[in-house]
Amino acid sequence: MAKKVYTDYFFDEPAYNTHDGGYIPLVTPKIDPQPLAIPPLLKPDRQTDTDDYYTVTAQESETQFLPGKKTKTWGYNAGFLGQTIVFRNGKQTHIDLENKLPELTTFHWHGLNVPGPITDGGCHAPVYPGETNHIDFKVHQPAATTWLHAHPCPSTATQVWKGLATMVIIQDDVEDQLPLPRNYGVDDIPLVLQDREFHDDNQFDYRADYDPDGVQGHTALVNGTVNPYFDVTTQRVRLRILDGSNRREWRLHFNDDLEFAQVASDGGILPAPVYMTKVMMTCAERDEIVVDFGQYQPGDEVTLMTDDTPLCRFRIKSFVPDDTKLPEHLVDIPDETPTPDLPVRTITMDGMDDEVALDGKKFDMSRIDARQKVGDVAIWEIRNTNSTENGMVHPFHVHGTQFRVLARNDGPVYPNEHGLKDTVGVNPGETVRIKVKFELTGVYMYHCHIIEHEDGGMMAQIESYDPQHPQTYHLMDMDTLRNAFAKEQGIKPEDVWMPGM
Ligand SMILES: [Cu+2]
Repeated sequence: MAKKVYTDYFFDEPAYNTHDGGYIPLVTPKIDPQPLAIPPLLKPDRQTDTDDYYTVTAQESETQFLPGKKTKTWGYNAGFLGQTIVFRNGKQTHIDLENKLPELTTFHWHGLNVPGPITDGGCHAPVYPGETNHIDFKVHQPAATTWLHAHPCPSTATQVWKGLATMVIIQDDVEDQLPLPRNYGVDDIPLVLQDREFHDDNQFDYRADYDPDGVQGHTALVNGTVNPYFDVTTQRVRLRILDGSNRREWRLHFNDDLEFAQVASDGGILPAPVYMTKVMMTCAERDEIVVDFGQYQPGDEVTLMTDDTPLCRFRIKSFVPDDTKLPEHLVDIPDETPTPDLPVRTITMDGMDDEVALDGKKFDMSRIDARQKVGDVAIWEIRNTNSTENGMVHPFHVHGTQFRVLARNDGPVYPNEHGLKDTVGVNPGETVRIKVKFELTGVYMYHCHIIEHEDGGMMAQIESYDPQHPQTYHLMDMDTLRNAFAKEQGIKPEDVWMPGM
């Protein structure tokens, strides 16, 4: 069978963020190309055959992005972003969450099937300045590229903007056997895509840049590097790409339309490679692609672009020829039958700007909006009620689970949506049907992942419950968080700036 190669971005072109009135175009930086920063792997404090122990520290620092003054930044065990964390399926994992910041934060494991709402690390699990919380969980999901980010509503967007985001790689025995590059930093490369605005003295100023539809900047950062290059020393390179930006969509392609293969989405390896020359990513999505540089000679350069802006230059060095071919089939993905007689859960993502809402309501962290029995396989229909004339793509994310995408407006899903997902971009006027199962009990948030939209209230929460073991949850409330922020900032609670609220 002839190999199909996709050459379009799948999403509805009129809804691209470039059409947004507040769109901030990327500008190609005037500084010389810098070597791409490869975040170091976080060293475990201790490791046995069955257990891993880590300390994740949120800290303040300064980072040299541009010539001149360093930028004040936050990071996880690092100045900006963080060290890459590696988990192994089946292992008991123990983590100290240390907060050395001047304000409260939370540690949200985006894409991990862990108990909510505390281990999951959403708004209910603040770690106060100078304090350390501890979580334990068993990793119970396939190999995937996931991530850790701050999630203290409604300050998620500011904290991620300052740098609180890092990649979390899950490994397992199945992925180990596949012919994929996996030499971290050599041919298995994280690419965290973000954009920032640099103000006087190269500083971030989130408040000055604030836009309720999502904050953007003119400068692209890849792993925190401005204008990066990467030296290619192997024929095949695996890129683990994360859209870690607050609002920006990325429309990725190589300058010469080099073909590549997508082999994984948010929740793990795809059933089969998807060959493409272009791919669009919405906020929080992860795509793993394998790029074969076999057609180039040492000295050549091929550039990963987003629209017309260069993102990362791949400089070809000499490498040993590699004739490894990707198999036509990669992994089997469970496709469970929906639980009989369950009503379809309908969810709407509404509005733009300050008017954003979910099911017509603003988020309330002390309100549980929905319930689903643990283990049930339920159909959810997510509708983006924005106008098809001037609406936005809203990336819909559910905590604590990996779902299957079943249909877009009753039609087929995009070719790269046949794997596990935790975030799916929904076009204006579109209904996306997904199949959701929670394997653990808990309270889990679901929301738009344009971070200013979630902070602004396009968010709700669902309890996954076990009728045999009813639980009550001590949920966080806005006043407690507002009072804590006020105390940390030395101001009155009513003077705390809470964008979007
Ligand atoms: Cu949104």
